[in-house]
Amino acid sequence: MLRIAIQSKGRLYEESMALLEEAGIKIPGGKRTLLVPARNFPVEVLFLRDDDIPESVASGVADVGIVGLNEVMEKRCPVGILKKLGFGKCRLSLAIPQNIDYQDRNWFSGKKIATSYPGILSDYLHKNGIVSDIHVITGSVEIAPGIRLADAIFDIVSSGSTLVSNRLKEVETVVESEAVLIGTDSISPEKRGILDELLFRFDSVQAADD
Ligand code: PRT
Ligand code: ZN
Repeated sequence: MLRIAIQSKGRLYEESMALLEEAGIKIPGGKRTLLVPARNFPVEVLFLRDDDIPESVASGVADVGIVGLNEVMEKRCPVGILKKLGFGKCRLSLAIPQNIDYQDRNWFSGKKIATSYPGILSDYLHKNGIVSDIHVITGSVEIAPGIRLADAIFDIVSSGSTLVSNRLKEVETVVESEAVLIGTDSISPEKRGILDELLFRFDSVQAADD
């Protein structure tokens, strides 16, 4: 049985379930438990918070997982990207108050940046030789500049409307993200066979959607 970790609720839940269903894998509804075996395929689904998915795959608690690339990069877990899944698209960007006259990213030197993604942000700043003060907050990062908790933010952007309603503007896009299937090399030959069939079915679903 191949164990696949997906988000238990949230932005990736619906489309992760839809992908499995379109691949012909029937997950019984009704009473939702943490671990649910499929009815017609040797797969069981482990429902987790997205933050826990990279680690669950790296440690072997799950064999594969569906999670945002942003989470995989932030957690720095030793997992591989097996497939890009084409949903949950967003970007991780730096944003600053709209009224600021912005020239280039050196503006961020010496500034305080609020984020829930300190790992990705510090890599980016380091690579560009910029030293800033990273302030980690979880949730409602976009209000930080308005309450003078930070000069700027580094956060997920999709439509951009959250930035606009907080009078912020996106000035640097750092990472383009989408949902990905992750896994490791340490998988048994039996599970490898199931995974190959699963990947084949995901390919067919994507080809049909194109
Ligand atoms: O409970 P759990 O920990 O599992 O979930 P979570 O609350 O941490 O994550 P969740 O469900 O919000 O997001 C899961 C994943 O969806 C993220 O890790 C991204 O890979 C992806 N994703 C895609 C997004 C968005 N789009 C998105 N727009 N995640 C968050 N947002 C936020 C964004 O930060 C902004 O505040 O949605 C808000 C609206 O965005 P705009 O730009 O459309 O206004
Ligand atoms: Zn989360």
